[in-house]
Amino acid sequence: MKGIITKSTGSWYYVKIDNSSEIIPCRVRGKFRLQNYNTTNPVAVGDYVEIFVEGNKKEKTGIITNIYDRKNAILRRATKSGATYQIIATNLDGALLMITPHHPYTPMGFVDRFIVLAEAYNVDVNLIFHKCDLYNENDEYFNTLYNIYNQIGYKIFLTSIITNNGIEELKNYIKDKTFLLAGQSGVGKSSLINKLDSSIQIKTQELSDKYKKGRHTTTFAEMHFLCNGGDIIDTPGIKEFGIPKFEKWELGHWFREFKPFISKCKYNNCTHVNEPECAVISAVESGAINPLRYKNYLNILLEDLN
Ligand SMILES: Nc1nc2c(ncn2[C@@H]2O[C@H](COP(=O)(O)OP(=O)(O)OP(=O)(O)O)[C@@H](O)[C@H]2O)c(=O)[nH]1
Ligand SMILES: [Mg+2]
Ligand SMILES: [Zn+2]
Repeated sequence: MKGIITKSTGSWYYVKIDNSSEIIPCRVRGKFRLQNYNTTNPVAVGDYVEIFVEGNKKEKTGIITNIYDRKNAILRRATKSGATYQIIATNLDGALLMITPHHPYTPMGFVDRFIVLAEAYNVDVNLIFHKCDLYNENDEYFNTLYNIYNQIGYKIFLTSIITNNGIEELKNYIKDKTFLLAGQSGVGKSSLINKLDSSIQIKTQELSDKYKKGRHTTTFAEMHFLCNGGDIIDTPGIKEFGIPKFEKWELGHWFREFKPFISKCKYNNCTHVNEPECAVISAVESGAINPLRYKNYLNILLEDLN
């Protein structure tokens, strides 16, 4: 039987059978673990798999016997400097990164790290400024972030489960596609999914605990099927994304607005730090590239790719 992985807890993979709503907990054969020795998980949410069903009718379980080829996958380093990777999700049409300027504060460094990750794996990334009932255009930090990413050309949604702002627009955007929903703990990922489809009731953080950090209400990534079409993968609030070990010169390519300048740098493998005749540095100096973005570029380069 063929199905899609909707959730994994480490030892069990939950597989939704094609053309059915049945979900069967499955295990993975050892050989897949060996084949993917540098990842902590051999299969992930979004993978299409073939399963062999065991157990009795009441308590069906299965074994994953085959993994179908992936369209794409987003991985992160399991630890900041380690050599092992965790597959976050596969077969995505895009990613939605949820940002709250406040409650909780989302640092711009976090936003840029996730964008790099998605761009590097060729997954289209869109931004959601959520809890927009809590701020307006007079908010300085919101304005700074909004203007930077809007100017670069990222698609931006402004949403709130209190005022319903942006909810219909987002529903239409997700229709018939599969999206990963990412963002820090407490930004409201699970709450938003509950709002997109009232038949879904994911556990969310208690209102009284609203602004406490690091609670991690959602503990495993899980795919949810929306009633009017489209799937969305809820994820636990990841504090830091360990960026995979790319070559240094590659990083600039994941900053979209650097691209027109990169080809004008004197050296092919320019890392845009202190090389002579670097067109990216000139663009930062002339204001064509935002200095905050460039600062985050340098941080990632020095912290993750050294
Ligand atoms: N004011 C306001 N609060 C919201 C909104 N959306 C969610 N919240 C609140 O934000 C808190 C956190 O929501 P969750 O949905 O649990 O956050 P999460 O991103 O899933 O968190 P983790 O599962 O820990 O990663 C809850 O108290 C929600 O009620 C919103 O649009 N406006
Ligand atoms: Mg959650
Ligand atoms: Zn350069």
